[in-house]
Amino acid sequence: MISTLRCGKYQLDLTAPVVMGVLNVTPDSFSDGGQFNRVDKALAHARQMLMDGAKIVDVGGESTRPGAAAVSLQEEMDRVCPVVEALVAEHNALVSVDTSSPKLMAEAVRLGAGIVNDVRAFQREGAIEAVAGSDAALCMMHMQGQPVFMQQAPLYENVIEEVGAFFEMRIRAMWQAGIPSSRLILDPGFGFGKSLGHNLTILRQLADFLKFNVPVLAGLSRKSMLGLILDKPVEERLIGSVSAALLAAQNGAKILRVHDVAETMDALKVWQAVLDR
Ligand code: 8Y7
Repeated sequence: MISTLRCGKYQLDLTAPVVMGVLNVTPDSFSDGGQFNRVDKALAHARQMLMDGAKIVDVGGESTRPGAAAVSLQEEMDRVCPVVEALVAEHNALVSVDTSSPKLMAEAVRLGAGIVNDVRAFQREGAIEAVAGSDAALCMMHMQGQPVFMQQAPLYENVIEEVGAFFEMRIRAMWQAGIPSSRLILDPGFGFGKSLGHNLTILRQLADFLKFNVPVLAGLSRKSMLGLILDKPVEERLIGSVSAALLAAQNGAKILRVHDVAETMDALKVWQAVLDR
């Protein structure tokens, strides 16, 4: 079993599951007035998540929610880079950058980001080349279709087999570029071209993906699958989100991508205490 993951200049201990805190720097999240204000607010939020126990801060400047509008590369870079730079410089934080843009990947790694989190699994032209020469860890997420239409009619014959086959294909593509499994993270991509049934099957059988000997990341926080189960809007999905994160941990996920860091940490500590007994 993998116990530590090299993430650029950082070593991430994965003997127990860790929390990755979500830091959105999209205009819908920090819209009010000006670049400085936006960076400042993002940093304050990141600081809080780190104090609450997040081991990773995942910085994203392009909304990948279903139906979200595309953002220009320049705009994405302008939003993300100052935040990455400040988090590394001021907090020596392990920063993950959520992007599919090769140019931003290369720049983020140069600025000290330790993880590149790509919901398109480095399939864009130039993406693998952008990260191959670094020692950043690389999160490869499965998505069926593209964000705008992916939730319209997700279809699988066997979702576990198909996501697994995708992982195998992407791992091989990385190997061909000289990137070993020891730099990789796999993520089934909850909600990315998946029905509620598909998402539940994946959560139940998450341990199937451990056969690749690569840490598994799960992002369930506040997602619409929880909205469907609970019949609740996004602001009322905290307990559902924490419950889902705990189930993912129980089923082998080593990195939990969440908005509510403190609450998720409490749940993980209870689980860990029972395990350690
Ligand atoms: C995920 C993600 C989002 C996820 C990984 C949201 C950027 C949608 N979800 N990255 N990003 N896994 N690796 O609801 O599940 O947070 S955005």
